[in-house]
Amino acid sequence: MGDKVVLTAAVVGAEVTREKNPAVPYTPEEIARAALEAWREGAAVVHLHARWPDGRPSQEGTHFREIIDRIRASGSDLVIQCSTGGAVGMPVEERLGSLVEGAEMGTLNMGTMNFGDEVFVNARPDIVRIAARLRALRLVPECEIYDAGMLETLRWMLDQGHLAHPYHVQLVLGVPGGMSGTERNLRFLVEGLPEPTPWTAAGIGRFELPLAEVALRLGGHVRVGLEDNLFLAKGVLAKGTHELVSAARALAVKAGREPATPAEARRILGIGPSRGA
Ligand code: KMH
Ligand code: ZN
Repeated sequence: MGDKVVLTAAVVGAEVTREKNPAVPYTPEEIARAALEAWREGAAVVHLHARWPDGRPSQEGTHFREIIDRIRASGSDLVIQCSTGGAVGMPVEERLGSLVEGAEMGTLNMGTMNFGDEVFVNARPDIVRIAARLRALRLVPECEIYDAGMLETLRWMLDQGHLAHPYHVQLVLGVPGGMSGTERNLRFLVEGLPEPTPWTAAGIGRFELPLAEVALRLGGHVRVGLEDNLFLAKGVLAKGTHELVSAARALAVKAGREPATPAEARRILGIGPSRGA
């Protein structure tokens, strides 16, 4: 399993809009379709957000439930990861609305930061509270790290017993306000992880595919998708997340890494057989 790479598809997020790329999905049907297209290109995990039909971000359980039902009804065994980050400005209880039946993982954002011109608030007591909810629901946390200080919070969470294996680390580089998506920054964060654990890199914007190439070389896993980046190449809009997954898969093959199936991803990520598909 050592050379397998888990490809995660981040198909919509909370920030990107159809005005910027008409392929951004909004309805549960569109989001599920985007997830399935990404799965067919080799994605093993889908990182889910939801939207209202007009494109506003939604953490409504009914929206997440419909997306998951549609994915499963199509026979896909994709690993389902629900965002608890939601959108900037949402209260924590609203953010937790995504953790519906059928979710297998939930994100755990590891600190407060500037997020473009806004502030993404994740006070330490809220991180502890979200971690407790994930534990109660027996979901595997994915710790989202955007900046070096968040590694210290990860270490603190482990030391205090708020977090324990299995958990996954997502190194999100390139958000304006966090660390940029350079090889130097990725190496620094990976070397600073408190203990050996699987990790993924997500490069934002122009960093997406170059950072994927570095992550593949360093033994990490890769996240791509319209949530993070709207372009396949400079000036060329991606027709959907599936095109970005396909590009990431090609990089993986070139690096001698084979994409993991969802079943293999569950083993790598420590997701128990009782959950999910
Ligand atoms: N939309 C960002 C403010 C997550 O999914 O947990 C937070 C986010 C992280 O996307
Ligand atoms: Zn997200």
